[in-house]
Amino acid sequence: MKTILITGAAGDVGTHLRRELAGRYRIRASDLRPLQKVAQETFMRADISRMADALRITKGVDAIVHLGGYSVEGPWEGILSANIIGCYNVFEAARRNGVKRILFPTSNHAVGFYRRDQTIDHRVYIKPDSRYGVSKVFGEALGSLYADKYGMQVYCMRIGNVNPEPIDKRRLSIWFSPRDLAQLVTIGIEHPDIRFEIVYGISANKRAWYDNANAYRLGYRPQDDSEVYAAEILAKEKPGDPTAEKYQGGVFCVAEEVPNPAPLPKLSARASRRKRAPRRAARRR
Ligand code: 15L
Repeated sequence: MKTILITGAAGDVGTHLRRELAGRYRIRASDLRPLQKVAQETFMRADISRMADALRITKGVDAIVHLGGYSVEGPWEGILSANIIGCYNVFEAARRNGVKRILFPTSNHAVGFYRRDQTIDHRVYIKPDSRYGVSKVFGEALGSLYADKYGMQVYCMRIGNVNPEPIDKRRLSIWFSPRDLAQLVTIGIEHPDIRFEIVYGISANKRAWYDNANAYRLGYRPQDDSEVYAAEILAKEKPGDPTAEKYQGGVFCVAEEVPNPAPLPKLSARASRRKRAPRRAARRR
């Protein structure tokens, strides 16, 4: 059985994925946050913005699903540390530890400034809609470098919105059900001919903005379609900002911050004191 490292395992996507993959792989779950374990998995707490942590968690695994990072638009410092430095550390640590295969969940926000009346495939030039989107483009570029220069096998999934059900009109086009997520990830782990690939992480949505031919070529056969929820969702939808409505990235195209759907849990008073003054706290211990 293959050992798979999932970074950012405590987040929404990580939680769905671990539940779906339980029993199929030996899962090593990693996160900065504490985590509720699923079945037999092991947990390694790590801060991927530190190379030593990245080296520790990537040792001895067959593949990495690198979900860890800042998952929405927000302050540059957070994105820089988690999605630029952290992403670099995971790729570089994988290379040093001889791990060949990395699945990188990039985002629809790498191409969010395409209009909603356009259909795009995996070959379009990038059009990020946010600092967050730019950080995902960085990860795709880093993946391309590590594939070409170091022979790594990199599978980039431009993920829409993973949820048991679509939550609004925009998400009807980019909805990604947990079981379709598991199928696309399994292809990324198992397919024998991955060098560098970009696929879209969405279900078989009738309203999709993507031509997902590359995923289909690799064997993806999604089972869900958001259309069954469409009437109910459209009846509740209120008109939004006209720019957000025009582009695929929605509110990411206009907002400086987007609420995090899976925020970090509040630190206890003691832990946050330790976070503010790590050296002094360390001496005291
Ligand atoms: C993303 O890339 C985010 O990680 C996720 O939290 C959602 O906001 C999603 O995009 C979306 O576009 O709905």
